[in-house]
Amino acid sequence: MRERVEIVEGDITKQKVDAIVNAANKSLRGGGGVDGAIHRAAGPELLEECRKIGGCPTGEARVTKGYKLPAQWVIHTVGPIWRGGTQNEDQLLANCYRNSLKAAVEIGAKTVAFPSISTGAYGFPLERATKIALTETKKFLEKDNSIEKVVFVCFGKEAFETYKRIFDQVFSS
Ligand code: AR6
Repeated sequence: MRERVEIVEGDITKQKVDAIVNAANKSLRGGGGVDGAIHRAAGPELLEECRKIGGCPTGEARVTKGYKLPAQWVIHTVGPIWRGGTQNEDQLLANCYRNSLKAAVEIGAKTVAFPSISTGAYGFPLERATKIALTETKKFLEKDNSIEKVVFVCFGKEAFETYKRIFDQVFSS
């Protein structure tokens, strides 16, 4: 199981994987953060396709092509906005990881890269979000044999150190 998960520090738009996951918003019309970076790197056709899809509820995922990205696919998921932890945020964030991995299986993606969903503009505490990301991924990989590699792309040293530490906890058993 451990060898199917990789933690790297870097920019998700540069990842040479079959699918990258976007931390989008419900409108799917682009935005700042990782969403902005993905749209800039993919080119305007990505927004065109997103417009046709129309939107995406929190916790769900929608697939588009990757256009100018090295990745063939973009899986857009909408993380919860942190409101103190009483509005089902944990469950909704877990749904993002589960539904994105499910979408990856459906399109036949063998390698998938994730950003740290909801931990930027949406304010989800990093450590808590990391536990959810890694626990949900482990659960999924235990039941799935088609995904070969899940890459967690950390933007900056703090996220990278946090992911590595929590990875050792979650994947020790
Ligand atoms: N590669 C990897 N990770 C990145 C990159 C990148 N190029 N750029 C930023 N991050 P955020 P959210 C990290 O704010 O919290 C958008 O406007 C960043 O350091 O992108 O889910 C959407 O349209 C952070 O750890 O997403 C929504 O409106 C993580 O990506 C809203 O922000 C997520 O930060 C979604 O907020």
